Amino acid sequence: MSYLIGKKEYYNSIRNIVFEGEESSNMLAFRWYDANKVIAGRPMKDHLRFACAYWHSFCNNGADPFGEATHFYTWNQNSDPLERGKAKADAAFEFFTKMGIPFYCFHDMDVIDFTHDIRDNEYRLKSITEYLNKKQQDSGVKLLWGTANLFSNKKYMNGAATNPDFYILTHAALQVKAAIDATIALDGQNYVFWGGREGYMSLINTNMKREKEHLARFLSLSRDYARKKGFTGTFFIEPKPNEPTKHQYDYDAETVIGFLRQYDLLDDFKLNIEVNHATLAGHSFTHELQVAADAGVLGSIDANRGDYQNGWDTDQFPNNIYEISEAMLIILQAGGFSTGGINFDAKIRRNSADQDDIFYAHIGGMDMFARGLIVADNILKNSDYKDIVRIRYASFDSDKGRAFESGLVDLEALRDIAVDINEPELKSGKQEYLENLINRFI
Ligand code: XUL
Ligand code: CO
Repeated sequence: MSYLIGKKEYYNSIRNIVFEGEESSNMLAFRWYDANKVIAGRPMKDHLRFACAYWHSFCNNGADPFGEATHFYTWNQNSDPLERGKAKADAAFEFFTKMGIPFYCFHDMDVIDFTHDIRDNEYRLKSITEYLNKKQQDSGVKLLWGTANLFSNKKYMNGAATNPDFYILTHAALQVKAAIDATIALDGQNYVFWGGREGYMSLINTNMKREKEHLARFLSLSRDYARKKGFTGTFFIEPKPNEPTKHQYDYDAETVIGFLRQYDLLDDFKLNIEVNHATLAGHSFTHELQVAADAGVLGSIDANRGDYQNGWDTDQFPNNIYEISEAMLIILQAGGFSTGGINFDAKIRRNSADQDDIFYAHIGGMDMFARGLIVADNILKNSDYKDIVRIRYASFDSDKGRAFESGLVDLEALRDIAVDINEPELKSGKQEYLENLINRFI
């Protein structure tokens, strides 16, 4: 079946997607994403560092708890697992290249099918890694991050690194070691830990303290191994509050930052903030971004959106320009991404069953982030946005306010200042003005 490899065009009805500008009515073109256009001193492609998620775009078959597969991939037809993996890689790299997406991300078992034979899985991953390396060389597409799927296999039903059974933890270690090896071999820029089943279904049978300590030890050992093998990239933790477990230990950004600080992991680990995880935690995406940025650990983002009526992780493609502009304001002010980027952890709907649907999905997402970048840059350069926020805090910039910030006044001194001032003036927060400002620049 080698005729499938490198010769077949999978998305044969689609040409390369190019920038045509705002006036274009071509739905298979970018209206905002102009890869080499310089914004705030950097080409758009370097600001945004877009990545495609292997699992959603080339593995997800559309099946849900109520119904069978609706997406059928011709690259899955080969009976040999390595040939199947190679054909999938051919399709994936054809897609990345046609879209002009510079990075991709994967879980170990996305790139080649796994079995229940763990040594065979190690061998399979190593074999497909060689092929992926060749595809990277040929296309120039790079690996943003790799990870291990520690949640699908039935053995992880009680957790992976937090499993009450030590021997399951060793299986997780085997998988993480192999996924780190693959990430290093592919010159991956980051390695992700999303705590798929690291949490509990019920507290009644759970020793939470021990499980969290095990998780910390597991992360430290993984870090030590990767560093020993020469990995210089960043480790990311991806917070999520629930789903699939009732309570996930990496609940939200504040929780993870506290955990990383407690176990002395802040030098190596940053956060990968996902939109739909933020909203599941009862926060906004911008809240999670700001928390991470303020702690100096904003590493990367998983871009998607939830559904205002549904309370689960729907992983839809992002399309809300207002929310994305607000997010880009935070990302730009935090100095942008270094090793991280924008990974579309998003899937087309089950009933989006045409070959071109995956293209519209990514075009829309890339265009919205490009437009959000332009809007945010404009707001920062051409409006009084920064001044308004700065002036709100101006009373701390001089005199007694500054002395307070520097720790030079005590509580009694504060009391005396209050008596001197007597009734303070009311100062507007200017919320509606600022909300309108964002709309003005959109
Ligand atoms: C699950 C999720 C994962 C991680 C990688 O909600 O976001 O796909 O991004 O394991
Ligand atoms: Co994600």
